[in-house]
Amino acid sequence: MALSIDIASFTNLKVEDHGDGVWGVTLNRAAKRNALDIATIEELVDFFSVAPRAGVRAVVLAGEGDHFCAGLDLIEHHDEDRSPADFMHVCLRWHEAFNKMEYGGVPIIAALQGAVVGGGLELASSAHVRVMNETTYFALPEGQRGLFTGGGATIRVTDLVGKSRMIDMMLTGRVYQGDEAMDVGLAQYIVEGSSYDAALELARKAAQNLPLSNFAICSAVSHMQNMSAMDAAYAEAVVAGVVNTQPDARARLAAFADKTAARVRRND
Ligand code: 1HE
Repeated sequence: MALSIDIASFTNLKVEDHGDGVWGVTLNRAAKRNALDIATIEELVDFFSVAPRAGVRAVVLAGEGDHFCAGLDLIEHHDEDRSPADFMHVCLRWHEAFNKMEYGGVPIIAALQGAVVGGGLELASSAHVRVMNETTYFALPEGQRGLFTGGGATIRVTDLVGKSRMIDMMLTGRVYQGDEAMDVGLAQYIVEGSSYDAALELARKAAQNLPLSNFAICSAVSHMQNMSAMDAAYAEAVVAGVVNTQPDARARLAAFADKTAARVRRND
């Protein structure tokens, strides 16, 4: 069942069709440094619920203005004076959005600039590829604010940087930037200038893969991380059984056989 994306239904997100199945999803509250209020989270749930069935082949995830995202909307959180149960439900909506991103099967390339902090880092770590530039910096200021991560950092940021660095970031407010951020695994690419342009180029490249291959890459790998090695190997075989026999792959295999397909070469 093909769904369609109603661009006009989004206000906290700027949703753009870049053509060829590549879409842009940009946090659109620059005046608030793209802090994540509940309305923004609901729009992320909406977009990423529909995207896999609406022909979206890749997404560039970005933030408007000088900063990618300042994390949880602290003003809303303060004003709402939430109960423990209220905030648990807020966190569950964050998980709904971020799980749809990580497990949805649509490649998401995050274009990062300025602050990628707290919940902003939780959002970025739900993307499949992260592109930073010279302005980008990462931190988890929860400890200093009297808070704890609630949007999956204990899982996803720990996956990226390891347990010790994650705990250090939370305890001391340590900021990572530049090559050091790359070295610890917070981003896969560092560019000079526009991280958006670089992310868009990567998204266009990924969108040329067959959708079923991308679906497997951007859902099966994450699911398999949650399984025992035995179960993951079994699941991998089943997924490969489906993906590697897809009819759309035959033309690509034929092109390799008749030597018209590009070969894999080292970078010059
Ligand atoms: C905000 C937020 C926010 C800015 N919630 N309104 N996150 C943090 O602890 C990071 C908090 N923010 C900052 O440290 C800084 O704002 C920035 C480094 C991101 C940007 O600094 P700057 O100098 O460009 O902006 P600013 O003057 O601090 O803020 C501009 C406006 O954005 C201002 O609003 P205004 O109406 O007074 O103009 C700020 O109030 C607003 N703003 N950040 C609400 N976060 C599921 S649990 C997750 C837990 C967490 O994410 S904790 C980490 C929270």
